[in-house]
Amino acid sequence: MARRALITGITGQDGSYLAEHLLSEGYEVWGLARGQANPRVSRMRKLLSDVQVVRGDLLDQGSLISAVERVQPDEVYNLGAISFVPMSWEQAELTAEVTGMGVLRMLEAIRVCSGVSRGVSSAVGNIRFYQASSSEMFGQVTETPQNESTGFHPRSPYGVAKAYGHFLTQNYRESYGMFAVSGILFNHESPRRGAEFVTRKVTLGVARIKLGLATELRLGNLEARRDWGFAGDYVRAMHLMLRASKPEDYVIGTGRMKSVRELVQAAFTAAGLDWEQYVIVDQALHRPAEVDLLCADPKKARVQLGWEPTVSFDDLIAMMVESDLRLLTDGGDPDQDSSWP
Ligand code: NAP
Ligand code: G4F
Repeated sequence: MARRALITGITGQDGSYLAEHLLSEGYEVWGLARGQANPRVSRMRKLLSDVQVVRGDLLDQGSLISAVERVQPDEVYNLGAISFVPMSWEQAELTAEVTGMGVLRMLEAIRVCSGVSRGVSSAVGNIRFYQASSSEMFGQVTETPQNESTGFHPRSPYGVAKAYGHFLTQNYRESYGMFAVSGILFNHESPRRGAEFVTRKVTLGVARIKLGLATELRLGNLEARRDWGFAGDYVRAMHLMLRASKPEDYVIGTGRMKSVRELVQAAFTAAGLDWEQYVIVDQALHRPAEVDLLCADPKKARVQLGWEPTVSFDDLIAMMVESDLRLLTDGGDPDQDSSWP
């Protein structure tokens, strides 16, 4: 019988790539979707017609219990979150509820559906759980590159909420013997990345300028450095973690760091443009507390899971610029979630 997976965050970037990957591996895939008329659900359905949808919300414990009871999953991937770091200052409490407490609610749904009493140590059923942890937990880094033992110093309410979910996942593993793991993923991007994140903001900006639809691109801190990889590579790592023989946490990234300035250069160059003529630095886009640099040491994943990234930084940015040029040329509107390549 096919393995069954339940994915929260199915309408997001990673949810779509993970669903595609699991379907190609022969899984029956269910996505948890919230809201009564969520336009992102229809976008997802257009791309992934084989995914079955179950209604639920990370803010609603009962809905998660019902979803687990209905789907009877072998694997649960908790990708749902408020994931845009600046929003976490504007709506810190909501971020704590969705990105942090949502993890508790999902773990509790699995515990309850597996019939294990609260606070009693025993093995929880067979459901394997993946938590989408983040390199934002490292925040103001204590060493470079960062690995599974590097300490956390989160710099945003988002990073703090992710740290809570991360430790809770470890705690349920230790308390209840659950197969519960965290992937500490560094930034990963794609043509399906939300338009608010810097890579996509830049590639959409470049496409608009190239097509004469805009004359400038306003950005914040150009000196921040990140380890950017391709989302399609990173969802394979999530699956490998849940199929491993032992539940362990892994750092996933490329091990290479680039600045936002280098990202901008790469994107404008891919379209044959000179970035210095178009980019304006806007202080209003700087963050209250910045994460200056993030760089992964993915050795454990390479050695134990056999995981390797396949797409280089330059190829990733070129892929995104090309995709946005095509999208805008075809009359697509990324702000309306109208299309997804
Ligand atoms: P994304 O595109 O922003 O997707 C977020 C998903 O969370 C959406 O499907 C959204 O659904 C869902 N969601 C929001 N609030 C919810 C709620 N109350 N209940 C249920 N679902 C809710 O994020 P992503 O880039 O795919 O990232 C996936 C996960 O990995 C996130 O947890 C993110 O924090 C984490 N992560 C991402 C990266 C990265 O670089 N991409 C790196 C490390 C960790 P709606 O459509 O209903 O809004
Ligand atoms: O693309 P970003 O918004 O991603 P950020 O904050 O690194 O977070 C992403 O990666 C995390 C993993 O490390 C995830 F957990 C999280 O969910 C999300 O997917 O910003 C990247 C950098 C920052 O330093 C920011 O200050 O780009 C800088 N930046 C400069 N100008 C900008 C802009 N970021 C955005 N979004 N918009 C700008 O105009």
